[in-house]
Amino acid sequence: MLGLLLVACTRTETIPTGPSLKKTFADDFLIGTALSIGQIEEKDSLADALIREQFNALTAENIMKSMFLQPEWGKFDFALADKLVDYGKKNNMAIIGHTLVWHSQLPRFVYRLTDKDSVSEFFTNHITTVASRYDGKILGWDVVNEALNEDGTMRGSIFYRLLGEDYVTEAFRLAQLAAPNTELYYNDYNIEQPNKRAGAIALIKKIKEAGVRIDGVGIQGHWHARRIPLKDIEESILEYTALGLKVMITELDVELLPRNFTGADISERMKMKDDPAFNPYVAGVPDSVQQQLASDYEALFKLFLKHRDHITRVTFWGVNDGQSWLNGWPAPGRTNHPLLFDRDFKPKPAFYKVIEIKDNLN
Ligand code: 9MR
Repeated sequence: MLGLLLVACTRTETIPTGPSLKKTFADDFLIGTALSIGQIEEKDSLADALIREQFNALTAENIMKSMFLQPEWGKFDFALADKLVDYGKKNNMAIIGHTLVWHSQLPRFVYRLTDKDSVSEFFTNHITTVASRYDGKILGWDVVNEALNEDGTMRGSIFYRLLGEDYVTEAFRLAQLAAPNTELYYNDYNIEQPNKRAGAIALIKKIKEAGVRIDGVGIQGHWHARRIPLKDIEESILEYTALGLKVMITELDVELLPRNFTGADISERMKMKDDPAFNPYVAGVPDSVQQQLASDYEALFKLFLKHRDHITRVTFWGVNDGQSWLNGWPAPGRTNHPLLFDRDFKPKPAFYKVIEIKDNLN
């Protein structure tokens, strides 16, 4: 079906025209992607054309993290974030702020803070300044990112250690005050897994019991081919919905390369091995593996559609395979293929499979 037609774009590039994810799922949920700096600066016309054609929600892959927005104490740099917000406005796309509070990618000066008052000052000032600037201009904020350990206990981040366990509720309270017109989310990986999910539910209940607003939960969705935890994902969608929250899949990718743990904790690494089995798809992905990826994405999107009343957005973590963080993590220098568009921005079999699900329903 749906043959790919290549037509000349007004610029010198060719862009694929044909099925569009955002059009196909327009009645179901937003379809998002994460943009790199170059993409926000519209440096690559091919990427730009694909973004406009396929997506209606944008997350900055990096530039709205605190190390970029506040590189020096009290000095903010909003240039790229403003550009992203303008890009979204120009193209009628929702912008998701990622992220106000995260233990990683902090400004360098924060790692040197050792007393509660200074951390508290940074925490309050950062959330208030950044959230108020974009209130009414963006759809939502990942207010707190990755506050939990795999067993559901609180991660011993600088915020937890110096501000105490209520820091998550406090972050939402500050965000609510600064951004009354912006949705507020808790975002984490593996929170579909039972133990971590229980920790997330306890955290969400605590926020709500304090009378503080939380609108949604982001299940990141860094999953592995052949091992998509569909049952856990479905249970999670239902349990988070039962708390009155919107559910979002916020950083979707399906990894093809071998690794010996799950999740997305960037402090975990794997040693490079001088063994082709460790990096098997440098020259491309065999058809059987493309089909595996397609059937994993098919199962996921069938599940998302089943719960379309509860899921408000599905965001892929990157526009094409070449951009994916999974080329450099958990081991550097590998060639990964986790997304729906290949390194040349061409739709893969998984893309057509996802589109077909809707075609077959209609
Ligand atoms: O994709 C991001 C990559 O470019 C950065 O180097 C990395 C640094 O930690 O962060 C990546 O994005 C992460 C996201 O912000 C939070 N969840 C896990 C993502 C993958 O590490």
